[in-house]
Amino acid sequence: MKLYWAPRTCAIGIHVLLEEIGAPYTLEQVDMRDEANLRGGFPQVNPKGKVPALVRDDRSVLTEYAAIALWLARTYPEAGLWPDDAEAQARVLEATDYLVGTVHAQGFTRFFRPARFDPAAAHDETAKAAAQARGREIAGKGLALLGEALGERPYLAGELFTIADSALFYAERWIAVAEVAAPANILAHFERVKARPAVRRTLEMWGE
Ligand SMILES: N[C@@H](CCC(=O)N[C@@H](CS)C(=O)NCC(=O)O)C(=O)O
Repeated sequence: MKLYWAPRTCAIGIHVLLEEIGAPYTLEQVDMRDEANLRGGFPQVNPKGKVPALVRDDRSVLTEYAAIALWLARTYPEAGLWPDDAEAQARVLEATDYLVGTVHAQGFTRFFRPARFDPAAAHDETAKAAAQARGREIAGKGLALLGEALGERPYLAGELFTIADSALFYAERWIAVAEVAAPANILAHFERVKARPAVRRTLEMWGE
């Protein structure tokens, strides 16, 4: 397997899962600021131009965090990243979808890429600040709701670290830089995940 990744991105959520699983993989860094790369080589791997993208051993490419994460978890069940019962599976998917589709795509992306939501933000500081404030608000509300779902438990599904926790982890990495308000139990979850051996190895590879 080969994971296409870029610094500071959500691709770390998949990298963590690969380390949790322990199957062999390689990494390929994509320079998201390099227009030539984004027009040239990488779109042949993922025409969406986004990381993460996972090239599997049969050379087929899987994109989208939830799809890659679910495939990995189901293909390597011994890693225990996917619960057994239907209720827990539904809750894990519920949290993952909310993280990817709302907290990330509507919230943090609005902060990091405000001009994608309001073209005026490219040249107008007031428009940029407004788009970023809205992004913070969406991400903050999402993290507050996920904090309620997490409660006092270590992980979103209870004792089990799942694909939802890895998605929450990649979003938690943006909390400080985007200055988003987050509940104490979400910040504690971030520290708990960072302490996992697989996550420490991943962060080392990301130079952090
Ligand atoms: N829905 C996609 C989102 C992937 C995504 O937005 N990736 C970002 C990095 S966190 C990216 O590659 N952005 C580059 C760009 O939009 O130009 C997923 O779940 O994987």
